[in-house]
Amino acid sequence: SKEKQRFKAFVLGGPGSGKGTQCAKIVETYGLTHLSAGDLLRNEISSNSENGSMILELIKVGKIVPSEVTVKLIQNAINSTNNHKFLIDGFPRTEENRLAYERIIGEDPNLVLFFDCPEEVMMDRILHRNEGRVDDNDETVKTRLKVFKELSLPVIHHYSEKGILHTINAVGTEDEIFKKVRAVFSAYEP
Ligand code: UP5
Ligand code: MG
Repeated sequence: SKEKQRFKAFVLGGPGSGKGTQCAKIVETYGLTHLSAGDLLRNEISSNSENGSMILELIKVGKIVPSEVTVKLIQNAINSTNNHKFLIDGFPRTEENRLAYERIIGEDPNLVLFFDCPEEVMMDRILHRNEGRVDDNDETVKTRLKVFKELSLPVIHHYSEKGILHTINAVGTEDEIFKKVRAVFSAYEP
């Protein structure tokens, strides 16, 4: 219920590091609501919303959508559920994203998960996904990896300095990785 204290976790990691896969498992086990920033943006494209075509052009080339757009979508999604526990997957991806979130929504996350994964592994996973994502091609994946290193790693560093970052080695089977995720979540009892 809304009276309960909010619990929020950010789930970060490069493209193909397994954020979505592990979020699904966290949802099953701990009952959090999964909000994937990428899915929210893709919904805007498929519903032909006002910003849809601009979002599509950016996602196609692996660039970051303006912070205000993404933050508003996250805010609406939070407000449209009764759950007090959330996973925010794939956001914030830039320091500018983070500051916009802090300005518009406020409150820091209780914890941040970082799926640490070598580039070759991420690249291989994405290029074998075959779900028809417009950004799952060789050229865009290269940009996504570059954007991750240049713009997202500083965000991860920020949460590390705040002492709320949990880095998880994202190489291994889904279950092996989830075991490590569970160890983090169980300590918080969300
Ligand atoms: N897989 C997963 N785990 C595995 C394992 N342990 N072993 C073997 N295979 C594994 O996994 C990727 C693939 O690997 C899947 O086929 C899976 O079965 C397999 P997934 O769980 O989907 O990884 P994930 O990290 O979620 O990868 P995703 O491609 O979704 O990451 P991105 O961060 O690139 O995508 P996102 O949807 O978050 O963003 C897409 C774009 O939206 C961005 O590039 C950007 O243009 C835009 N965006 C913004 O502008 N702002 C935002 O705030 C968010 C997104
Ligand atoms: Mg994903």
